[in-house]
Amino acid sequence: MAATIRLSERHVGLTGTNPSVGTLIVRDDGNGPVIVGRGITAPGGRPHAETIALAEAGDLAIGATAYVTLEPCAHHGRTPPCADALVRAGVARVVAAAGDPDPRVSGRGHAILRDAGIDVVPHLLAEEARQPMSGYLARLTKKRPEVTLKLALSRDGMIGRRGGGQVAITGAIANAQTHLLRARHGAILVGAGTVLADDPALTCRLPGLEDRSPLRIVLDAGLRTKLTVQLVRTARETPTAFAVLGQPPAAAAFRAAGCDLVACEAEPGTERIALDELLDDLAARGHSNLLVEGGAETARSFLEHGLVDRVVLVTGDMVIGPDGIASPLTPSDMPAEFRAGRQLQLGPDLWREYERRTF
Ligand code: AOF
Ligand code: ZN
Repeated sequence: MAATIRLSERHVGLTGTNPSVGTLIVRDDGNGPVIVGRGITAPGGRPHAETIALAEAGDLAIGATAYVTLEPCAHHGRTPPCADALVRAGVARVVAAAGDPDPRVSGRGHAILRDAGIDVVPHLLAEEARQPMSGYLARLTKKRPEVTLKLALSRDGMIGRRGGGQVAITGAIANAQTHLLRARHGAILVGAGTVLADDPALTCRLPGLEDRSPLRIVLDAGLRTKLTVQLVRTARETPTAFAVLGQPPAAAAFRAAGCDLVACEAEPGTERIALDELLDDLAARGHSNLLVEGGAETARSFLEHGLVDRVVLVTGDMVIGPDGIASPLTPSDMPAEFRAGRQLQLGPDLWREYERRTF
């Protein structure tokens, strides 16, 4: 199952509203277990993992064990139920990790298998299997994309220098890890202030993963971003959207440059974009996860509204000093609702992950 979960990781961020599920078909004819079929939910979400793995296994699936990271589906969606496909293929045993909260499936996938006489072993490494599908689970249970807030901090807790343009806080290894994080997200968001100060590209630039750049979204109520910034200039290669209020005068020029404009609602009594409504909208457009990369004000708004599920803090080795912009979060003042997870030493930088306790 651990290998099946690792397999499922490969299409995280590519499967739209579907989870990236992994399946391995394994048989043992007396000489030890052999993998005879493997499948990952296809980009776009279909075909499902089981169908792909069963097709590879062919007749070798008869009497074999199927390892699946999610309870096989029981519904007729755009594809027939995977539970039926496993029965038809003659699989003897199904080992499943996470249960599926989708009401069309929940419990029924396992029931179909058991009714057909298949030996079902549920909940093996369920917690581990839920990690790669956390976006799918958030969208289904919270009706919004899973939000990860990522900030790079100097040793003195600053995220940038006032009026100083982009500051290189972290090194090459941590930056590559950030690009991998981007590749696993369908959308990335920053505030207009960050675009003005840093002119970021917000793409995934890892060799071989360049096509995994997420949709770039700028929170820009009044559309004050300049048409000359990278995000606008490259909007035809990597989609860029601006979350705005009303009909800003510059709207037509941004559309002509290939940007998408998302009309948002204001937070009552303010000129600020209502973040919960924006997240609703993104979920409705099929986004399961969102990476928030700053700046301080945007990060603070997401935190104050309780909309952050995961935090990544990367502490670099440099000092910015008193003209720095203080981070809204540091490892020493992490709110109690977040528990510390993985820590990676990446060259000179320390990468720390935190997860909201309630799920
Ligand atoms: C599986 N294997 O690989 C995935 C599953 O719209 P549909 O017809 O593709 O169905 C979407 C639902 O299928 C989704 O909500 C979830 O319950 C399940 N996803 N199931 O057996 C897979 N990706
Ligand atoms: Zn299925």
